[in-house]
Amino acid sequence: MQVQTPNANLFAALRDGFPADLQSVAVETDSGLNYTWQDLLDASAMLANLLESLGLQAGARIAVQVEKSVEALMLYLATLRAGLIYLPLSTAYQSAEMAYFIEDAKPAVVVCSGRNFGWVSKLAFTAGSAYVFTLNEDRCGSLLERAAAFSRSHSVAQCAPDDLAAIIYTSGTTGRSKGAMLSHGNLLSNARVLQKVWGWRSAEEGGDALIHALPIFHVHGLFVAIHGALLNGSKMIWLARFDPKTALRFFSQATVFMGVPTLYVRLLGESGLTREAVKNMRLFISGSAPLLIETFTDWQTRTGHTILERYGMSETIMLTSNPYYSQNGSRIGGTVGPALPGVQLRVMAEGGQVVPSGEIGGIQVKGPGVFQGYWNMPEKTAEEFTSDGFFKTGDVGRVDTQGYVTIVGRSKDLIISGGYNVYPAEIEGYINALPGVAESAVVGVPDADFGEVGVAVVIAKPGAAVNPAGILAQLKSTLANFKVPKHCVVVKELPRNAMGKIQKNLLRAEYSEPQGREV
Ligand code: MCA
Ligand code: AMP
Repeated sequence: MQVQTPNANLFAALRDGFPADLQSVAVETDSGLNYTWQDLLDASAMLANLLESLGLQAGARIAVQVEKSVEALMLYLATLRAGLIYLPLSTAYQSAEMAYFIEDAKPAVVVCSGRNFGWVSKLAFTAGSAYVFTLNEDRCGSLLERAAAFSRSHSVAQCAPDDLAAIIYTSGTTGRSKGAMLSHGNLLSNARVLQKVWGWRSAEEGGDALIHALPIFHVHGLFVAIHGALLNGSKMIWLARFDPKTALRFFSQATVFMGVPTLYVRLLGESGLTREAVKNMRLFISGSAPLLIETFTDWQTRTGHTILERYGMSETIMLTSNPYYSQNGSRIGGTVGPALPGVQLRVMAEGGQVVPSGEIGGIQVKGPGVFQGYWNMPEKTAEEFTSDGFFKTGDVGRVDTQGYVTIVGRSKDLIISGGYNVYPAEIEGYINALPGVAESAVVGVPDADFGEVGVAVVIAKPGAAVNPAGILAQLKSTLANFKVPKHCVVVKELPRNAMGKIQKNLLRAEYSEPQGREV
C-alpha cells in the first residue's frame, strides 16, 4: 500500500483555515470592494493554473513589484499553490536597485505595474526572465487578462516542509542585499505559533477582523498579518496605504491591528483616537522597529489598550512576543517579550560564552522559523551561523530572569526608518561615487515620526564645491525614497579612532541634536 505523505504546502494549511461559509467576506477594502473567500480560492486557482501553464522549472522565482492590492495577495497565494517561489520587491525601488535583485534572483517571471513595464521588462529580459506581466492597482493588466482564461479548479502542488516558498531580500548584517530563503515549513510553523499565542479567536468565540495597513512586500505585512488572518479564517480590512484617519474609521469594525511604531505615533496625532473609538478592538501589535516607551504609555493612556510588542527578522520570522494572555505575564514596554514557543534565544559575549541574565551581548537564535540560507550565498550563510546551529541576528540585547528580551542596539550597521531597513554602506557607496565627493558616512539619528532617520556627513575632494541639497537630489533620483537621508552636511573631516575607523557613534551624538546640524 502506498503511504500518502501529507502536503506541507503552506497554501493547503491556510485553505484549511477558511470558514465554512465561503460566500462570506474575506477582504473588505478601504475603497469599498468586498472579496469573498470563494473569490480568493477562484482567483488564486486561475493564477496558479496560468503560472503552471508556463512550463516553469521547479524552484522558479516569481518576482513581484506591484502596488498593494487584493489581486497581488491572490498572486502570492497562487505562487504558493503552484509550489513556486514568491519574491516580493518594494515599490520604492528604482532601476539600479531592481537591476540588482533581478540579476541576483534570476526570476523566471516578473510581475510589475503597467507604468514600469518599459524599464522593468528590459531588465528582466536581459537577466533571462521568460515572462513579464503587468498588474495594476485598479485590477487591470496582462496578468489578470491572461489568467481569466484558466480554470477555477486547481490541485495544490505537493511540497515538503523545506521547499522554498519565498525569498525576502534584506540588508542583513553586512554587504549587499541578500535573499533570505524561507520555506513552507518556516512560514507555517511561525503562523501556527502566532495564532495560538496571540489568541486569534475562532468563529465560535466571535471571530476576529484584522486591519491590514502595511505594505505586502515584507515579512510584517505579507506573512505575520496575512497568514494570521487567513489561517484563522478572519476577515481583513484592507487599507491600500496607511492613513491614520482611515484606520481610525475602521477600528469600530475590527479587533486586531498590526503596525510599525510610526503608525502608532501617527495615530496618536489624531484627536479622534479615544477609548470609545477603539472599544471593539482586542489587540494592537507593534514590531519591525523599537517602540518608544512614550508611545507605549501614551497609547495606554489614550486608549486603555497595552500595545503588544514583538520582535523578528526576515531571516527568522517572529522570534519573541510580549504575552497576550495576562496569566502568561504582563506586556512590558521597552521589551520585546520572551522567546516564542519553539525558539531558542541566547545572548552571547564577544568571547563566545552565554552571558548571565541581565547582561548585554549578541542575540543568537535557533528554531523552526529560521531560514534556509541566503540565496546563492552559501559562504555568507555559513558565516551567519555558529558551529552549533544558532543564527547570529546582529541585534544586541539582554534577557531578564523572567525571560523577557530587551533590544538595546545593533552590531550591524543598519538604520531602521519607519520600519524600513536602510543600510548605510549602500548609501555611502552611492554618495562616494558622486562628483566632488571624497568620502561620506551615513548615520541614523532619532526622529519623532520615523523613529530614526539618516543623516549623510560628507567630505568634499580638495577644491571641489559640494552642495548638500544637490547630493540629496541626486540620491532621490536613484534610490528608493525611504533610503534617502533626510539631512546632509558637508564637513572638513570625519572623527576616527586609532585604527582609522570612522566613529559613527560620535557622528550620531553630534547630529542627534537639531542645533548641531548644519542642514
Ligand atoms: C516614506 N518615506 C520614508 C519612509 N516612508 N522615509 C523614511 N522612512 C520611511 N519608512 C519618505 C517618503 O518617500 C517621503 O519622501 C517622506 O519620507 C514622507 O513620506 P510620508 O508620506 O510621510 O510616508 P508614507 O507614505 O506615509 O509612509 C510612511 C509609512 C511607511 C506608512 C510609515 O514607511 C510604511 O508603511 N512603513 C512600514 C514598513 C514595514 O512594513 N516594515 C516591515 C518590515 P518625499 O517627501 O521625499 O517623497 S518587516 C520587518 O522589519 C521584520 C521582519 C519585522 O520584525 O516585522
Ligand atoms: P528585517 O531585516 O526587515 O527583517 O529587519 C529585522 C530587524 O528589525 C531586526 O534584526 C531588528 O533589528 C529589528 N526589529 C524588528 N522588530 C523589532 C522590535 N520590536 N524592536 C526593535 N527592533 C526590531
